[in-house]
Amino acid sequence: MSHIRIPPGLTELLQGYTVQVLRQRPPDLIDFAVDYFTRLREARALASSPPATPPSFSQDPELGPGLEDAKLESETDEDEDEDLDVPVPSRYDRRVSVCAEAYNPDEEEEDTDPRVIHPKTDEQRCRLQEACKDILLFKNLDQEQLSQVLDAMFERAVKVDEHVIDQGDDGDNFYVIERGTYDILVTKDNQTRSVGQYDNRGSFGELALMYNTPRAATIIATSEGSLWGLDRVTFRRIIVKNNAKKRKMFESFIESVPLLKSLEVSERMKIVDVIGEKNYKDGDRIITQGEKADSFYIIESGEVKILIRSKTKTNKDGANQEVEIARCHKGQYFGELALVTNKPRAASAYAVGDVKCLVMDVQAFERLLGPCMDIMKRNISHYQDQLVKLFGSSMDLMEPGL
Ligand code: 1OR
Ligand code: 1OR
Repeated sequence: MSHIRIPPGLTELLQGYTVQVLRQRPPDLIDFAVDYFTRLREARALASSPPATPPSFSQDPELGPGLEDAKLESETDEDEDEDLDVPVPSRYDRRVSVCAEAYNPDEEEEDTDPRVIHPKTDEQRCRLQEACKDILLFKNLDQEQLSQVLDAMFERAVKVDEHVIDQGDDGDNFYVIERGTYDILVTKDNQTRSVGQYDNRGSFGELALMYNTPRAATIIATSEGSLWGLDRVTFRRIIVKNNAKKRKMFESFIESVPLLKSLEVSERMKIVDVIGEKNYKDGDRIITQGEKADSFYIIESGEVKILIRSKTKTNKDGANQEVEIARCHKGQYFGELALVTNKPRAASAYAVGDVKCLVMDVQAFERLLGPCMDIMKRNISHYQDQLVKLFGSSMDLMEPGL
């Protein structure tokens, strides 16, 4: 098959020009182009002298948070010119922004890197918004950041058995699932085993982009499906930068959570990197008894009540009445039981007043909370005793699945 090869840098070059045209709305596009590309050539000549200290590019996944941040700084400056299949701003383009900025001195100081934009129909935009509404990594973004992320995302159809990601590869994109089921495979000591699945929701591919590590798992479509991709550069520019803010916001709270006390500082920071904050109003149902589980919750503020349906008592409408069995407060967790037992939710959880929770998906829960598993299992083993204390032996509650 013959391919028309797009020269490296062409897309970025034209994109940089287009962005400046849209921003500055010049009266004559050709005059503006001559001026723009002349300045660009001058800037390139200036830039061709090598930098005094070449940026270092560490591959160590275990770097502490401080080191990780330092690495990010140098990398965002110079290292983003890899050969990706989506438009990537190159070093060359960075100079475009610098010189173009001098062109418009009134502009406020802002990030002028060319944006990656994949145009979408209204229908695609709707589907994209729906697929992204529960994505934890997007939860702390402001409106502008979120709209840049959505603009940059592109749709990818996948076939059964297609490898979306192969363990060991370099990371190119982060993916949000719109549709389809996917297997997560990990190969260790020459043995490949399935460690989990995605079922029509969730996201994957963030680790290689966040920590500059090879892909940690293989993701294979087990049905036909559809994904939304976000390129590495946009991911790093927005999500990874935002993680620095998240670390500041949640570091001291996460340190105070009793369950997480046994973790190393770097392990706690990895939790912060992947959690999302969700807000609930009084009476909102956070977890529904009987549903399939895919998240774990830590209460950041407010109170949550846990209710189980009674086997015998029914409401006016015939539904089983719910009985309160527990309350959880700031620093406590819930929603672990179904993830540990691999069963449906054993109870429902409701917000009492305004509630803020930090939420983690099941894959992060399994990957990061292994060291806390004993504590959780011990607490689960006490649920049954607590239940007997609360209700005596005459329990008429729906099977909680303990
Ligand atoms: P990535 O960029 O490394 C593979 O590419 C993706 O698989 C990874 O990001 C995660 O988004 C996703 N361990 C590592 N990566 C996982 C895991 C996982 N699950 C999903 N991914 N574990 C499985 C936990 C259920 C731990 C296995 C030992
Ligand atoms: P989940 O994933 O099953 C409901 O979703 C959550 O409620 C559950 O995890 C626990 O985190 C939390 N029994 C079952 N779930 C409980 C209980 C509980 N207490 C809190 N949860 N108890 C025994 C009653 C069957 C405790 C009674 C005091």
